[in-house]
This record gives sequence, structure tokens and C-alpha cells, in this order.
Amino acid sequence: MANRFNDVFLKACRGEDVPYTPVWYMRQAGRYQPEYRKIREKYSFFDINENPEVCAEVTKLPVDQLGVDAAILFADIMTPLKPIGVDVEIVEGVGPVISNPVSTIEDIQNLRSLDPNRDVPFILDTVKLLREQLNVPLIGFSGAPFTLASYIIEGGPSKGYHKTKGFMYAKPSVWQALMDKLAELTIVYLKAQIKAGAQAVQVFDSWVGALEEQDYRIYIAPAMEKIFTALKETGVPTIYFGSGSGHLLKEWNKLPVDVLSIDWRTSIKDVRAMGIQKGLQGNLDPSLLLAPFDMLRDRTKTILDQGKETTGHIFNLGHGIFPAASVATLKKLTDFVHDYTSK
Ligand code: 1CP
Repeated sequence: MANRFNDVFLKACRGEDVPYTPVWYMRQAGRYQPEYRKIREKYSFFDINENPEVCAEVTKLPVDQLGVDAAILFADIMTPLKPIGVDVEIVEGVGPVISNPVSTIEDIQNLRSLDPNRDVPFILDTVKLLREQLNVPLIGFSGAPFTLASYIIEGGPSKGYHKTKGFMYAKPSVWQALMDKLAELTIVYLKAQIKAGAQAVQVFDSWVGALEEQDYRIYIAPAMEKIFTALKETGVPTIYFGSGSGHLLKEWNKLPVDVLSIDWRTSIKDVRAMGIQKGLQGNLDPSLLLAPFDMLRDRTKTILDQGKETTGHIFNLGHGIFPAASVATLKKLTDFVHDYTSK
């Protein structure tokens, strides 16, 4: 018999009263875990992703090990792009590398539309399997159009996004076609995850902070508006994440999204002072995972105190866990968040 279902994370997403501040971590399954590294010796990234039993096992690792209040489906933002014609590989120490980057309208037209049942059945099977096994909510996710576009235009990770932004400025109608295609993909993909059982969804726009506010409003906001409007119908809580995106918060606040996931460059106090009343997720600097524990605890206290001023705070990092982090520190941190905020 499974333990009682823990809905604290879902309550916080909806701005309801919670018995303590819920916590989960971006990239909570990954190379910092010895168990994950062991599984990766046998399987490539996409082998894990495409095998529901193994994928569910990896998704559950941090839930069992750290005691977090939510699980996030183990996949990558590139997962739905592979079946539509993007030749992507995950290269160790680099990330996604694409051998056929897009540059013309023909390249974009050649990308197929995503049919989740045909193209990513393994994702839907993993979601179903996890719903039978988990006693915490399962978060589904997708990349956002700008962040996905940055990989398929640059051909991999980038520092300045010059090619992507140059494309956007020089070929606005082709850019528009790409945003439309990726917004549609995001909607179809997330709706399929929700139908299979995902109880919340996060849209990762990790690199959109590279744009100034005006460009965000013109080139990106319409696609995001379309995505969150379409997801509203499902009734499932939505979360929008970007790193280094504090300057975009006024624009983000206009979107029909429930929770904004912020990084450490912007404090929860300052976001509330802007009059933003949406749920907030974050925002510990992941580098603090390498600090002495007293320092990590003090910085966490500050975040939790600011988060407790209103309802709707989910504790998380401002960006993902990295390979040098330790399981023991993350476990201690999770316990601290729960103890410190328990009513
Ligand atoms: O085993 C390995 O070597 C693979 C490392 C790895 C892992 C564990 C990659 C390659 N992706 C993932 C899983 C992953 N990616 C998850 C799993 C669920 C969890 O959080 O536990 C998620 C949510 C992602 C999402 C993702 N992939 C994002 C958005 C979040 C973020 O960190 O900003 C991005 C930008 C990617 C691209 C990507 N995939 C992998 C890497 C190393 C990167 C980043 C590359 C870069 O810096 O541009």
C-alpha cells in the first residue's frame, strides 16, 4: 500500500495554505547521483529516456533519496525535437549537439508536427507508470520556443545567442513561423503529458533572459501567451522558468501562467514589491551547494522568510543542480526547508 499522497506542492502552485514550504530541484535527477552515473554506464541519455521502466526509476531516484515534494519527468527539452527531424545527440560535458541546424524557411517547413502517440509513446508510458508508483505529484515539462530555437539555430549550447538573435532580427517572418511551430509543439506535447497523468507542467525558457524587454514583447510573448492560454483549459498548474530574466518579470506577469520560477539575481521580496502576486518558485543560487552548510542554511532562511510573507512559494534552486553537488547536502537542505517552515 502506497503512502498517503503528498499534495503540498500542488497546493502551493494554486496559492493555497500549506503545512510547510514544498521543495523540489531543477535537474534533481542527474550526474551528481552515483546511482544515475551507474545507469549511464549502461545506457545513453536517450536510451534511458526511451525505456519507460528505466526512465521511471531515474525519475524516482531524487524522490526516494532527498524526500522532495514533487518528481519531474526524466527527459530533455530536446526529446520531442528528435522525432520531428532534428538530429540531436547529448554529448557528455557539452549538452545537446545538433548536426542539421535550421537556417531557412524550408528547413522549418521540413520539421514535422509532433504527434505524441506516434512520436513519443515512451514519454506517455513513463508518465502513466510513474502515476502508479509515486506518492508525490509528477511535473511534466517542455522547452519554450526561444530556448528550443536557440539550440536548433546555433546547433548546440551558445554563449551570446548571436546567430539566434540575428535570425530573429533579420528574418522576422521566418522567425514567426519557427515560433508558431514550436509553440504548437509545446502545447501538443504538454497536453499529451497532462492527459497521460502529469499533475503540473513547467516550461523551461532557460536562455530567454538574453533578450531585452522590448524584444521579448515583440518576438516571444505572443508564443508564450498562446501556450499558457491553451494550457489553462487543462486546469493543471503551469510554471514558467528562465534564468537571468528578472528584467522580463513585468512581461511574464501579463501571461496566463500560475507560477514564475526566478533565479538568485532577483529576490522574492523585490518581485513582490513589483506587485506580482503569482506563485513564485526559487531561488537559491546552486553554487551555494558548495558553500559551508551554515552559509547555505542562512541564505536559504532568507529566501524562506521572504517566501512566507505570502502564499504560493515553492522552494527550488535558481537553476539546475550540477554534477559536483552532493546528495548528502541536498538531503540536508531539503530536511532544513521542511523543518524550518513547518507550522
Ligand atoms: O547524462 C548526461 O550526461 C546528460 C545530462 C543531462 C540530463 C541529466 C542533460 C543534457 N539533460 C538532462 C535531463 C534534463 N534536462 C532534465 C531532467 C529532469 C530533472 O530535472 O531531473 C530536464 C528538466 C532538462 C531540461 C533542459 N535540458 C534544459 C532546461 C533546464 C536548464 O537546465 O536550463 C536545458 C537548457 C537542457 C539542455 C541540456 N541538456 C543536457 C544539458 C547538459 C543541457 C544544457 C546545455 C547548455 O548549457 O546549453
